[in-house]
Amino acid sequence: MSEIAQKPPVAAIATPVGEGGIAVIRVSGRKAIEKVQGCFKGKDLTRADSHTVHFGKIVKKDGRVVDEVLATVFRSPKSYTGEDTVEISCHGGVLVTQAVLESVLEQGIRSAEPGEFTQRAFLNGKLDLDQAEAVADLIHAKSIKAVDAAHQQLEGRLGKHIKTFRQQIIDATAMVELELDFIEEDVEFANKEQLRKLLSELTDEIGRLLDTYETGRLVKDGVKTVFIGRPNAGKSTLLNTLVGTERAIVTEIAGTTRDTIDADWSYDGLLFKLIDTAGLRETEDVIEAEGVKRSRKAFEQADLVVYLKDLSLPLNSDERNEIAGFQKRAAETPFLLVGTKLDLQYTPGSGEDTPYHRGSPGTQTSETIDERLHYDLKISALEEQNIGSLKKLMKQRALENKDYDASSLLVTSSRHRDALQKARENIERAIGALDQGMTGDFLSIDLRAALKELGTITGEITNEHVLDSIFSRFCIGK
Ligand SMILES: Nc1nc2c(ncn2[C@@H]2O[C@H](COP(=O)(O)OP(=O)(O)OP(=O)(O)O)[C@@H](O)[C@H]2O)c(=O)[nH]1
Ligand SMILES: [Mg+2]
Repeated sequence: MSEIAQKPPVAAIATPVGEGGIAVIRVSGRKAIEKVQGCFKGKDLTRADSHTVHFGKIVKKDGRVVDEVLATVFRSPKSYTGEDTVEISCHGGVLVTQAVLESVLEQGIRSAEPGEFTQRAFLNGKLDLDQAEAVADLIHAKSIKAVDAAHQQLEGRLGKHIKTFRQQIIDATAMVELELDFIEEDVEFANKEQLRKLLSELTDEIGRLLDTYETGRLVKDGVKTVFIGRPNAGKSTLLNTLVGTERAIVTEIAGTTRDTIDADWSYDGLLFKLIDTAGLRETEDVIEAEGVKRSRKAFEQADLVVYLKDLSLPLNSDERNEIAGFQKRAAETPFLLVGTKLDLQYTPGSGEDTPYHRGSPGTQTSETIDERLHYDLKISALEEQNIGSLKKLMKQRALENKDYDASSLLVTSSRHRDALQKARENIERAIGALDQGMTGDFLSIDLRAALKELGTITGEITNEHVLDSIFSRFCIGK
């Protein structure tokens, strides 16, 4: 690696705020080691080899000892940022850590901005931009599958694909521009067919990568799962059963849940963002009506809709219509029809005391309708019947038709998806131009535009605005 132009040093606490065994203060930049030496009593760090650890004391300018620490020295270019770096491990108290940082700042070092260390790593060529983004994804990951996806990206697998695509476009552009050079001599594309094949294979490959985005998004952000159904169907009870706490209020009064309630829940490595909603019904109650409005809004944005139908009551016509509506839209929004309160399941004609009579008589329809419904599963949240099967089914339905295994490379960022889409459009335009027999300069413009779009993913082409928005997602100290 060529020599790195180091920036003025910055420092930050790299560990979370709070009490812990140890905390780490990271210092990186030009003369970082010399500056830390100014507040370090112990071995002369300025003479220490790279990747060595040294015991010592941090002292304030007034001579007060702040803490006993271990200082790890990394010399440029072999550090995370590529710059000279010192990581100071101190005792993990909030005030001690702050005092160590202050002692370092007294040496003429400024506080780092969020993500500034990673930004420097990117600018110094230690990471591609997509890898830098993967660092943030890894830190924010809320499920094991999200961790896996971030690792794939951090290892540079996405970047490798993008670089291959770019090389193919560069080759194509060379073919086109070769023709341009000879335009006076009226040279036709010698390899028009070959060029066309290359470009259409490229759009296919980009398309395949783009197809992973839907899964990538679910894996990274979680599966937005909405529990919907009539009041009292057992939506809140199910939410509580899955998350294992009394997150939502449950009572026997229909209309208990008024507002949507969110809870994160992970199953088999996949994050679900569960949303409990107000039971659907016509109501005079202003608050409940607003809740019902929110319920409808929630399922419009859902990745998975779970409709809960109380099995202790016969089906009424509103429910039937709602269910039919969801089933119709199941191709766009995966849907599960789940019967609840299996322990109380209503059986027609089983006597006066059957729960049949507990429903609101006005909306009841023929009991035979219920029998025609095809349930994906019947459960009892109260008695924990079939809850395990429900969990499996939720995951299966959420990822249905989405080929996914842990080693799949997934596009997880909308920024990457947008760039891939634009690149593909430009290549398609080039193919169109080729088919219409346009001259090479037209093709060349489209191909260069595609090249530029792909370059924004890995950061070969970027601007300050994009960088700022990416790195502001980071915590301070990363
Ligand atoms: N027997 C039985 N009762 C249940 C089951 N699940 C829920 N219940 C009861 O049904 C009643 C309503 O449950 P909730 O979970 O509050 O129903 P909900 O769908 O959230 O109702 P709203 O918030 O009013 O829309 C409560 O008394 C629960 O204890 C079950 O599996 N079996
Ligand atoms: Mg509820």
